[in-house]
Amino acid sequence: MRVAIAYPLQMSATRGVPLRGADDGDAGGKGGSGGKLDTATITKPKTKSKRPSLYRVLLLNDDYTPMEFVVLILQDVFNKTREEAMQIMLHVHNQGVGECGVFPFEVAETKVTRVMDAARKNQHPLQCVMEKQ
Ligand code: TYC
Repeated sequence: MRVAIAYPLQMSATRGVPLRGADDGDAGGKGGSGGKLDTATITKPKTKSKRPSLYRVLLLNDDYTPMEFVVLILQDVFNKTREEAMQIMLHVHNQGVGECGVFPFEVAETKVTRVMDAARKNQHPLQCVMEKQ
């Protein structure tokens, strides 16, 4: 957002240096145009911080991926303790799907890729997906 602020000449933002607009029609004149306001446009650099959208990373159940492999993935990629990893793995095993964590888009994407790469490399059908929260 741009904010335009009009200053009287005496209050110019540049402190005492008369502001000269591009078209103030007073070129060469001796300062001051009889109380006429001079204007300046100040563009305030706005550091508008947007909260990143968050994505849930989910593991899907299948009949073939070994439970131990899923537990190791949860520890390694999602930094879960062995106990947390076991709980999540069993939840996915019993319910069909479970959340591994919630992250900004690029972090979520990287984690999904790490899981899918590890699964492919070990020839397991494990599936990991992300969804906007
Ligand atoms: N259902 C798998 C088995 O019985 C274990 C498993 C758990 C697989 C979680 C995937 O996301 C998964 N070996």
